[in-house]
Amino acid sequence: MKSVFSERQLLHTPSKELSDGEMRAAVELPARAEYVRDRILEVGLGDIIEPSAFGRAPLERVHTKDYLDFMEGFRALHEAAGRTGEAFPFIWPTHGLRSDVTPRHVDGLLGRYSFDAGTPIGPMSWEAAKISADTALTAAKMIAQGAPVAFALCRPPGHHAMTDRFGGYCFLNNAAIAAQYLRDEGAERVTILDVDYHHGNGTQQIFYERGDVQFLSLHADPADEFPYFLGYADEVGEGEGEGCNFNWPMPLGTDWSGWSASLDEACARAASFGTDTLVVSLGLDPFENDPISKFKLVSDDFIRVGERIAKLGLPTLFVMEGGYAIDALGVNCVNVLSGFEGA
Ligand code: OKP
Ligand code: ZN
Repeated sequence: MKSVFSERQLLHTPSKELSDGEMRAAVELPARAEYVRDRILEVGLGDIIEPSAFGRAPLERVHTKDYLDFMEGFRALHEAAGRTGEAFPFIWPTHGLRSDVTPRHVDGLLGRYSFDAGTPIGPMSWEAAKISADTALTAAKMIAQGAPVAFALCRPPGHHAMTDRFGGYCFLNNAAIAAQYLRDEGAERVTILDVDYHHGNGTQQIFYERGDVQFLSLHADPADEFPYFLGYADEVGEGEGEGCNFNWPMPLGTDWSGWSASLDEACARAASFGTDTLVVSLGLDPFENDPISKFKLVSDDFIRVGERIAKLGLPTLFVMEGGYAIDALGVNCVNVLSGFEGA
C-alpha cells in the first residue's frame, strides 16, 4: 500500500509538557514519525508519497474559520508577546466566565481555542499541523480515486481536535477532515473507527449530530483516563446522528482478549451501518510498553488488528494518531498495515 508523509510534519518540536505536577519531556516527538517511516521502508510496504497542498477549504468543512484564523495568526501574536519557545494555555472560559467574548491577548486566545494545558504550541506547530492534514487529504484522495487502502503518516495527531479547540497534542482533526473530504467526493456512508488508547473526543464532537458519518471508538474508560469528560458508553449521538456514535470504554489493564471483543463489536457496527468507506484513527498506544497507556496489547496483536479490519472488505484509509513507545512504534504501526494487506 502507499503511504503519505512529509518531513515538514517534523517542524512541530514540543520540548516539555505539564505532567504529574512537573514539566516533563514531551512525548509527542518528531522521531515518532521517523520510526514509522523507517519501518515502512525496511519492510518495503510501498511507496511513500509527498502530500500535496489542499488549502483551507477542506479544513473549513470541519473547523471554524475563527479557529483557523487564530491558528494561522498564532505565531505572530506569540512572537509579538516576546516569546520564542512554546506556549501553554492556562485559563479557559468555563462556567461562570464569559464565553461570548474574544480576548485580544494571546493568552486569552489560547484559552478560547484550546481545552487542555497538555498541548505545547510553538511557532512551527501550525505549519506541521497543516501538512499533517494535507497528508490525510492526499491519502484520502487516493481512496476517492479507487485505491483499496492508503496510509496517512500523520503527525501531529488529530483525533482530540474539536471544531474550534486544540488539545491532547492535536491541532487539526486529520481523520475528520479526511472523512468529510471523502463524503464530499462521493462516499455516502463513512465510518471512523478509532482504536487509539484515548477517546477521540474531537472526532465525536465534530460528527455527533451527523447521520452520514458514524464514529466508533475503543479506548480506556474516561473515568480513569484522558480526556476524562467525554467517551462514555451512553454517548450515542444526537438528532440525525442518534445511533451513529458508539464508545467502548475499557478498564485499565485491558489486554487482547477484552480489547478484541470490543473490536469485533465495533466491526459489526461498521457493517450494519452500511459503511462504504472506512477511516481508521490508528493509535498505537494500546501497546503494553507505551509510556502513557495502561492497556496490554503486544506487538503481534497489531497484526490481528489489521486482519480484523480487512475482513470488513471496505476501502480503508489509515490515519496515524497516538503511540509513544517510540522504538516499537514503527513495528506496531506497520504490523497493522501488513496484517491488513496479508488478510
Ligand atoms: C493523545 B493521543 C498528563 C498527560 C496528558 C494527554 C494525552 C493525549 C494523547 N500526564 N496527556 O490520543 O494519543
Ligand atoms: Zn492516544
